[in-house]
Amino acid sequence: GAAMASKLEKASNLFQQHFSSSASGGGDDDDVTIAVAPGRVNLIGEHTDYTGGFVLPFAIEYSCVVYGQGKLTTSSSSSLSSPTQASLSFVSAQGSQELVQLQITSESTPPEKSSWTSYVCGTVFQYLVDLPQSSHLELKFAMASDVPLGSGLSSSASLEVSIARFVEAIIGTTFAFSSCEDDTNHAKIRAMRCQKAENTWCNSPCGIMDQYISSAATKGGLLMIDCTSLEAHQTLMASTERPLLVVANSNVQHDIGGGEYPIRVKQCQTATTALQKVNPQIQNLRDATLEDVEQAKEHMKDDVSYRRAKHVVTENARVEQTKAALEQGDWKQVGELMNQSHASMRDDYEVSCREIDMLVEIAQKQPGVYGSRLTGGGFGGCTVTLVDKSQAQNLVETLQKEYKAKTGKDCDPFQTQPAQGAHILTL
Ligand code: GAF
Repeated sequence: GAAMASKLEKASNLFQQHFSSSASGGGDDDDVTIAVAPGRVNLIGEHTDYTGGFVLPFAIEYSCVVYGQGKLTTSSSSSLSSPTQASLSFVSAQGSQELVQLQITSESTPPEKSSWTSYVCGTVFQYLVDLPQSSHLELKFAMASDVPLGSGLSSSASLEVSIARFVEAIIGTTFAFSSCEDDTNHAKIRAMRCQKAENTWCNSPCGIMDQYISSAATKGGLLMIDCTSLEAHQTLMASTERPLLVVANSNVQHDIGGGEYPIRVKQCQTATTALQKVNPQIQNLRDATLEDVEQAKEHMKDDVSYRRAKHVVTENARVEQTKAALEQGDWKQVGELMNQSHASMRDDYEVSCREIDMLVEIAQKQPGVYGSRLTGGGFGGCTVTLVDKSQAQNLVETLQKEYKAKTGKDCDPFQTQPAQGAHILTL
């Protein structure tokens, strides 16, 4: 579509500007590789991935494009082995558009303080450590993305996954997956590497949902991901009078990097320890029932552990129910579960905020709306609403108008549908 054409144009212009040799008098697009990876919306299953639970996200049409060239040189003389090296030159259409030039090796350690370039280097590093010793990977590329930054639509996962897909295309499948020959699920392995990049290079204890859906989504479907087994099942919405999905952006970012997310991760660990006292079988919150949670209440120091565990356990159950309801076309039930999910995130998990609650309340009052909730990590970001086709336009207009009146901010509502995951674009 038009959005992809515009990203491509930005990336290819930047690439020409920085990398085409003036001697040859301009662009040679013949051997460029173009990798694309999308952002995502999570329909339901929030803050369940890092305790091995269930999630039900889909990819959206906003994506990150990596446009570039590269080559891998493997050394034949194995007598003098040195670390594997990567020379990276890249530029992003976002921000200052300055050329970044960095060297990393298979022995590099993450920088003390991470920046946006850590997402790039951390991802390349995951592939570098599996390449033959003494090889040299050279990459030059330009990036353009239209995933709104820091809005809970996984701009960082789309960046990591598009870089990963680009690297795989440059080094080839054999070198990219040599260390995991018996596992042919490349999308899953890519997701694991990108999550590891974010965990180790970017100081973020995120789960695997965002990288997984960006990597593995297929057009038209949602994925129910089991974050323990890392198996994913495609979920299609029944075709009966299929409603639409509308996303609204609160345009607030509370507490980004302020540590609320890592605090939730720790609180889940504390709750799990208490649960293990009543049921030693429980390894992760995913294994607990609501009954376990009620029983473990007395072993919990405070109400917080109890409420955190209750959210996760009930949310996991809601994901399974939502999957079934989607496949049966029971939109009322899907909407009801979305509303329950939101209340649970707001009251028990405490990851919502005033602006998000406003968007949800405005949406829930509109005709034709089945349900609405916060999507993503929270403390700002976006909401997702399931709405009857005939009322979608009214919803978009009302959200925009009422949110503006209440907060002075736009919420840029847009309609979306499940898009394709990471892929190589051929022109
Ligand atoms: C963020 C994280 F990156 C995901 O792993 C997930 O935990 C999500 O918040 C909450 O469901 O997007």
